[in-house]
Amino acid sequence: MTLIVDSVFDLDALLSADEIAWRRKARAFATERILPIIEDDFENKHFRRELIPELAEAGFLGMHITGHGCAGAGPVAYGLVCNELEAADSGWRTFVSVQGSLAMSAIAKHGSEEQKTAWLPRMAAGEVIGCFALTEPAGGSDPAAMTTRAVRDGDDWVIDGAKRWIGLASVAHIAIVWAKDDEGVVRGFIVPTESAGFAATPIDGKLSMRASIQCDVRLEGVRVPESARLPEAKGLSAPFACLNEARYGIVWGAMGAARSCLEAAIERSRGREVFGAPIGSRQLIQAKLADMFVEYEKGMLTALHLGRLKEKGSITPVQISVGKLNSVREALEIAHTSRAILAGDGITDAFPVMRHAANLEAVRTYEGTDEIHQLVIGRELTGMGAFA
Ligand code: TGC
Repeated sequence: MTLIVDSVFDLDALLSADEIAWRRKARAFATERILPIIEDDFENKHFRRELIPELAEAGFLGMHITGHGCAGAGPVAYGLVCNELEAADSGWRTFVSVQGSLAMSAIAKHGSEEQKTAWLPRMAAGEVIGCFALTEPAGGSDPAAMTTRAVRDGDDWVIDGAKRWIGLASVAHIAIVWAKDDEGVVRGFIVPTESAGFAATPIDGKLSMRASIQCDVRLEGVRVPESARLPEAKGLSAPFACLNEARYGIVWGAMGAARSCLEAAIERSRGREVFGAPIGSRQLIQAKLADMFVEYEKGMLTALHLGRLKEKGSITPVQISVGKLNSVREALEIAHTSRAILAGDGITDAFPVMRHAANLEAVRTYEGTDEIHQLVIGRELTGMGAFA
């Protein structure tokens, strides 16, 4: 299926056949498996777990990891998959991000060979679901202030603390838990969620990301062996390396949500008549559509540029911050403008726009708020950190 927005700018000219094939597969999945059920699931706060084996079968879980049963696809292919899934709903892109970019990439980047062999193939197959427990109830912006502790006790570690906003935790089999050791060094642990003292409670009352799960997690005397510690993870740069992966996926994903809103606005403007003519024939509407389209294409080109840098291995955190900040901020703006073009009907679930707008509020906050990314960029430009 070729969309209006695809055909005008011909981004495909910059993609390989393999990348286009991944996009086609993800678009088919999103169209056939997510779109028919997503409004109901969003309304009913339902996470449709039975889709996970299908996502695994499609090769989307940990697809950018090489070896250990993962597809080994390139960063642009992964980005395109995120883009298509989020065009359906941010919740499903989030699932793929949490599983692949956070939980699996923590093991792939920082785990031992035994840990990779034990977990990655089963996670790629969707048999084991992972979550990533970094953020704490006091706030997510300053992970350096985490209070969760891991204390060495003989051959074991005993973990105590609390985490919040942890995607999938109540359905996950393992949690990558980040905690400070006796010396205040951040360490990562693979914690089976069935461990005594581990409890995950879904956060209720969300008006965003309703078709996915985010949890409060309590860790009370959770005991894991030394073999559960990620040996290569030492210091905060370890979880941040995983956040880079997830933020990169968001750069592409948010533009998918934007595209869905823009497509709805274009279609509506062609058919809806006001003052005796289709609204799309009016200059005010065309100016809005044009501005949204320009921002969408700029966002896609930025995502693609970052993808090519990632392919070369030269991408930097500040470059990812530019992309995350821009994509989510512009996607929200596009969602709001599209809602205005749809007028009253735009607030109903007959269109995906309010759902995307609500989801994007969460996406704007997690994996670094707008303000955090502005400050990361500001530090790069001035050489002065202004976080405090
Ligand atoms: P600091 O915090 O002290 O940095 C410590 C070390 O980390 C390094 N670092 C990075 N490394 C790789 N990639 C990055 N993006 C990195 N950012 C920082 C840094 O170089 C340092 O390394 P070293 O070796 O010198 O110790 O200080 P900072 O000034 O570098 O960072 C400050 C700040 C504010 C940028 C950082 O704390 C930050 O990014 N905060 C936002 C954190 C965030 O995104 N939180 C939300 C996470 S979302 C979530 O947890 C939910 S998971 C998703 C789900 O479950 O749905």
